[in-house]
Amino acid sequence: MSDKPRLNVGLVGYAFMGKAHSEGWRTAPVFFDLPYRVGLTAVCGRDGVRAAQAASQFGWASWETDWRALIARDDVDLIDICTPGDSHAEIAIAALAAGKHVLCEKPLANTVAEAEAMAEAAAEAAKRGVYAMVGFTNRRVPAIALARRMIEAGRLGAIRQVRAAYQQDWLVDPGVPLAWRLQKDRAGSGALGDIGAHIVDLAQFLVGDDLTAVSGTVETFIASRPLQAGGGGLAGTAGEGFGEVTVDDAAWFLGRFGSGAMASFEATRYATGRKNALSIEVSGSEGALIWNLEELNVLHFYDNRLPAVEAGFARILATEADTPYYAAWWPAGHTIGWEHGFTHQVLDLVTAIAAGVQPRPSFTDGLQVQRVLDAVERSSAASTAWVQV
Ligand code: SOE
Repeated sequence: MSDKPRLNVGLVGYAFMGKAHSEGWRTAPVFFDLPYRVGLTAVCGRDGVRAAQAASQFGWASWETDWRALIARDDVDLIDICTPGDSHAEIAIAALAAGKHVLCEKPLANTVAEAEAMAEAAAEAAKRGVYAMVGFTNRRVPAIALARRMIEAGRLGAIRQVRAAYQQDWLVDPGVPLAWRLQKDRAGSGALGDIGAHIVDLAQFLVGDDLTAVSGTVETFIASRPLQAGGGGLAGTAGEGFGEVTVDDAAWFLGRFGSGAMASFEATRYATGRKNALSIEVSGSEGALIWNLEELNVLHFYDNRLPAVEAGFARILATEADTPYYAAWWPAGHTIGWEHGFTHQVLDLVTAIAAGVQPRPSFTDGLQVQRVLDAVERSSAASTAWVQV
């Protein structure tokens, strides 16, 4: 029998992210030697029938219909928040106050004020050995972790530019119903926070520097949509009547890092034909890196130190034994998937908790992203954003 201490988890939310996080909690103990025996104690959702079904399907030992009851359980040590952004602050702050570690999906919150309160609560809790992390899982793709290691080792030299785009097309059809991601009171913003948050965090993580200024614009292409019948994922089924879209459909913005490096960002749900195309390119004085989530095992590297006649973007298959995270999976070339980032997220979170160190990205990292998103919205609202030709 293992002499490892237990770490019992309570999951709030069982839709797309609840399903992905459940996979992470189930597989991390199988593929990594965790410092805890992880227990999938309970999944929580307002609909008891669906919560019971999620418990059975995703492997949770019990279920709750009130997150307050979940937090009150003494057989739960960590609360994993996979709900829409309008409940992140309330649940996370209550869980931390109750001495529970917290993993919270991105973006951290719907407003800077909420994110500040969460970061403050997390800083206080950390003094008590209770830790919080925000779920930017793209940091934990082996190719991205390798890219970060290469940049830290100076392989790109001085970073000058970052180009990042997160392009999806699930809203091109005006018949797609008004899901919670399209309502400001639920989601805080649209493409800007939902997928723009990913590229802001990834750019800052890879460069190792914070954005200090932005200039941008947001746009809503379809102002009203059919109301959604029932619950369910990204695009549900249309119900009766129409409702107003109260968030952005797309966001474009420029950014400047503290180091002076420049960046361009595009987050859109109207890039027809693009399904989940997060692409990022980092350009430095000595080289460049390109990565795309739709080919997530591959990293393209240009070594500017080579003679020009020999130089070109090398296609690195990030599946070697000493590629971050990869040794736990398969021999070189067998590749892994998008869901493995959630397994690596569990590994890094529980490893940090056991070591008594702050997991990254922290709520303070999440607050920085929230400040960038807010600055983009303020820039877009300013009348000087566009100059007539
Ligand atoms: C929808 O745009 C979505 O599910 C995001 O909410 C996730 O964060 C992203 O990983 C995939 O796309």
